[in-house]
Amino acid sequence: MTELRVSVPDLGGIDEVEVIELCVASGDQVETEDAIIVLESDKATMEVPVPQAGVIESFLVAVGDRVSSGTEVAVLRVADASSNNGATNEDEAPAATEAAKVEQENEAVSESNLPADKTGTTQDVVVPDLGGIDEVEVIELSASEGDELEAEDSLIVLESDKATMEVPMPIKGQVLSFKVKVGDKVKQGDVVATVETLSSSAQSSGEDTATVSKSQTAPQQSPSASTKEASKSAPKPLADLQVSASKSGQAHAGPAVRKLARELGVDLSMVPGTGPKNRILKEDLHSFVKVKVNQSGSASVGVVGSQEDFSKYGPIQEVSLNKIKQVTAKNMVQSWTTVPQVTQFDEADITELEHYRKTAMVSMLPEGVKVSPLAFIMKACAHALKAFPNFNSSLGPDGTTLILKQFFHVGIAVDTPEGLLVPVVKDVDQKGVVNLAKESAELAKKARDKKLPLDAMSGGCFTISSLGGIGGTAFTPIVSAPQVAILGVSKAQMKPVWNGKEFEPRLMLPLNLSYDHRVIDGAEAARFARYLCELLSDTRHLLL
Ligand code: CAO
Repeated sequence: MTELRVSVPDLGGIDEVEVIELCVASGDQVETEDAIIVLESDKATMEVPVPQAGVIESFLVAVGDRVSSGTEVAVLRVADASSNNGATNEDEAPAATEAAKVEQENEAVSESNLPADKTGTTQDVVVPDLGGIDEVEVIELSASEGDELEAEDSLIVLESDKATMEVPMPIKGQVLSFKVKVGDKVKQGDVVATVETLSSSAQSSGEDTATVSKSQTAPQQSPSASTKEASKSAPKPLADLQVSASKSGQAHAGPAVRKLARELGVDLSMVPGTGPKNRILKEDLHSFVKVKVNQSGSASVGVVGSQEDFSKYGPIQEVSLNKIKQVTAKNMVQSWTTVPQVTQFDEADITELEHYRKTAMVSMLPEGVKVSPLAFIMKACAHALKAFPNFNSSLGPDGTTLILKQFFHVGIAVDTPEGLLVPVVKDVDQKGVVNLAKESAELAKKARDKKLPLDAMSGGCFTISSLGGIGGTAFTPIVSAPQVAILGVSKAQMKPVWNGKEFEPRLMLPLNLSYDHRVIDGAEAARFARYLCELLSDTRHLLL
């Protein structure tokens, strides 16, 4: 093992820069060219890479320290003693040097090289001197065609492996057209946009006004001619983005963070930076993504409505949604977006059940008690939930366990004038159909009278949504997470059913079983639905 000292590369004339980030920790394994610290001047942000793979023994600087060219910043342990002395020389650490070179060249260009700036003048904006980098990628168009920008506003952002730089608007003017798009590779001197001067005040805005070759009103400059001006125009290294952030919506972040953001599909302008000068750090990006992921799986899911102004098509009336509807909307979005759900359809032959319910049963019922098919369906569900425990479960918090419930509480969707409420009938397995009918009728009445206590709506293991009293042939109810299944019941109808010899008129009850496919397989759902149908086809089964 050889010890190797990593130093700040040539800063090309910049005296001192600040260490704003340590990208790795002592003891970390790093690969050749991995950035280990980030430096920032008031003009540039630059990463210091390691010249070869190894393990970071220790850092010799801390965040906030000011360093110059040659300052040793870290000790690297490398396997191969024959490696160079570790100084990130100009060839190996182009980022800082390139940025610095650009700075130097900027200083060298005199105002007299700048093109005349007259209103209406059309100019091509070209890629400035890239300080020795061959090709860079266009990673952002910071404005749109037709935009009117101030001098110095960002036009496009370029990125090499090691540095991100802005090409600024050379003058106050309008962007006529972009000649490149995101993803294009460009070289020094390539035309990236055509702009038109709006006023002659632009040059007073700063000494960096350039990066132009004229067209139409002036002969097109050769790339070599424009190079000098280009270097004067200062590809604005990343640090400057903070200044332009309010104008262009640009984010203040280093190349590595930008790369990561692109990989994750994150718009950096949405990410709050906690680094020096609000710079976005990798941790900020990670926290942002974590929050977004959690949000999509939590109750804080937002309900987004239409932004369209419908009044332009005709008269409209806007009414407030009551609390019940707002909560329902939120819960539906939550379930719909987080639960991969499938609906299994089946039909139960309830001819015998209905015959019994409407004849023999009626004479046995106490005065005023009514038992609808729903009570039998509840009882059948309790049986089925016992026979298929996965349906009486919830996924554990991290999705790696299943919580099987040993109680059988069933929620009943009740349609009220205020909206949908779901009171829960407890211990359905321990109650007879008459009691279930009484209790569900009482709960439905309380719900409609707005007298339902909150705890009457909690603890459900499974839900029944019956639209049988209204009509319809089928529907797809939404699973009420964290429950894993819901039974939709549609209106029973007489149908011709083939009994092997002939068609027989039978009363068929459509069942619509939606289930969480993370927990329940299709075959299991089909069996559950079949089981329910069997139970309902003969009331004697419900005594089992
Ligand atoms: N097929 C045929 N007829 C049915 C039936 C079915 N599946 N279910 C009920 N009926 C009949 C009943 O027998 C009753 O007829 P009679 O008056 O002749 O006895 C009539 O339809 C009305 O029943 P009901 O709706 O009053 O009673 P219920 O026990 O079936 O339902 C309740 C109670 C609270 C579930 C119901 O009133 C309700 O609110 N349903 C709407 C639920 C809802 O909105 N679901 C959608 C939620 S979003 O997924």
